[in-house]
Amino acid sequence: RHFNGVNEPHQQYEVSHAHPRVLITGSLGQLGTGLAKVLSRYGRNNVIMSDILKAPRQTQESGPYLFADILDFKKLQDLIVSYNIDWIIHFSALLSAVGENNVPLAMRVNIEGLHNVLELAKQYKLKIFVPSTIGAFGPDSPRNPTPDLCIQRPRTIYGVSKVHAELMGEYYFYKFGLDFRSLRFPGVISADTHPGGGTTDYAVQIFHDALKTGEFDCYLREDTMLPMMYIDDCLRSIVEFMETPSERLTMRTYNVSAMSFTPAEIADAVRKYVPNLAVTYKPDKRQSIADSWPMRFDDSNARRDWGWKHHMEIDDLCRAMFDYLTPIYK
Ligand code: AKB
Repeated sequence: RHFNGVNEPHQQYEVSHAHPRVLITGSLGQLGTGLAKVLSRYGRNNVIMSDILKAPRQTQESGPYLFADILDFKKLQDLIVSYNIDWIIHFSALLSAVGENNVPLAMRVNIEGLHNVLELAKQYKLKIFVPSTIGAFGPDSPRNPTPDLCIQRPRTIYGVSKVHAELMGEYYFYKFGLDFRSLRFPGVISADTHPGGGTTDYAVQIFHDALKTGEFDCYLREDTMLPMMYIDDCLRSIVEFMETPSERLTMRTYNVSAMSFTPAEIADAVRKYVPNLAVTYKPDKRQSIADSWPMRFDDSNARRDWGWKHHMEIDDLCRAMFDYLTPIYK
């Protein structure tokens, strides 16, 4: 029998109305707008996007969009009560490369912000999802493949804050019965939104530069292998995981994986669409981050417990990226 926390959260956190009402923090980042669209099957007005930026018109049209600074506990509390929230999807975070350039801000957003949403989720008995990352592993972790349970000694503030989030969430689960769930994501590749300053961003930029100039300067070495995933798989993993009954989960934080490739391999795949693409390799500070991260991700626990399956391989991803971006750059 799986341990479900002291308060049997799968019973305690049953949502009383037909669909959950979901608050997404940091929703103008790479994943939020797409996730809001997928979750609109719970009803357009049941998905509340929030961030500290002005929303583009398209986002305003897609459902409620509100200002919310995750460092402002009272404001978050007000939103949760006023909108009768059931689930929090906590996307606000500084990613690996930007985090290294502003450690105090990364600590505030990634650590203090997490404390606020965890505490509110506990008080209001919300189900909470916090994404984690391949960056939660470090040079002492096995890199090929990296299992769920192994040494985690990351060397970025982003990684440290994500291990903290995993541990705090699991602590709240065991101690208070909070229905905390987390997935460790690879680099996520998307066409309609931009990643916000990570180490894996090159794998998005290469598509834009291939179409714009036919030239791409890569800040990683050509043989740097990292796990990657197309955004549709990533968003689907969140929804399938959140909808899985608590008793099927043997863990609260799972690796999810799709493919692994190097800059040289993605460049070759892109050349099927832009045959003359010229790539130069000039490794910068991000190289040492990438060198400490998993090369391949072992997600067998997610596949076994809640049926995780990726759909998109490297060629599918290239097709999806070019289908979306080619008309834009014409
Ligand atoms: C980053 O590169 O920081 C992110 C991640 C892998 O978590 N894309």
